[in-house]
Amino acid sequence: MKTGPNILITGTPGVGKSTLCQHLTEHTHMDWVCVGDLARDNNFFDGYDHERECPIIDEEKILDELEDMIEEGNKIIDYHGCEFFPERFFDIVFVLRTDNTVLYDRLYARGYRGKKLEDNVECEIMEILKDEALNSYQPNIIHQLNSNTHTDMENNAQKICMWIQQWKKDNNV
Ligand code: DAT
Repeated sequence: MKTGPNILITGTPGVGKSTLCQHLTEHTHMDWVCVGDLARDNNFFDGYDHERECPIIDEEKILDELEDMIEEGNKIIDYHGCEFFPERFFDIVFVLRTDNTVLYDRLYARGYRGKKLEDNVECEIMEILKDEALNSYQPNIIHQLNSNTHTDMENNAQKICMWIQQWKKDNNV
């Protein structure tokens, strides 16, 4: 019996996943699992992608690690990808979306330059993460959320908190 729902927060790097998750952990009893940190802390890597300038995560090891957590429930999983997670993992999926110019400035401030910066902004323009979610989960559990301003972030957090409360009522937990 899960103690709460399992939620996926996904989207292009820089759209505000960590910021939203941090806020949610302060306002709910959900556990935040940042898949990037999980990989880094446990060295779950399988080489380096020179074209994208980032390490390649070992998906099998990540899934093994997540399995028990998901069974327990009450988890917010944060990752800029979603196709390798089994469909059964999540009760709801939120895809954060940010306008190109806003995203460009955020990634620039993060130190991204050149191809890495262009590729990530293009990923958002091409709606890669939205399509990945649509190809991986039932459309009725996928919700896109604007993440351009601090007010957007607060509104999104409020919506998610209300959804969690309703889930708990519906599931008697
Ligand atoms: P991600 O975890 O998706 O890579 P992040 O949470 O680290 O993104 O946010 C990237 C930067 O943008 C960071 O400096 C905080 C800022 N930010 C995030 N969400 C925002 C929002 N809704 N409005 C304004 N700034 C935001």
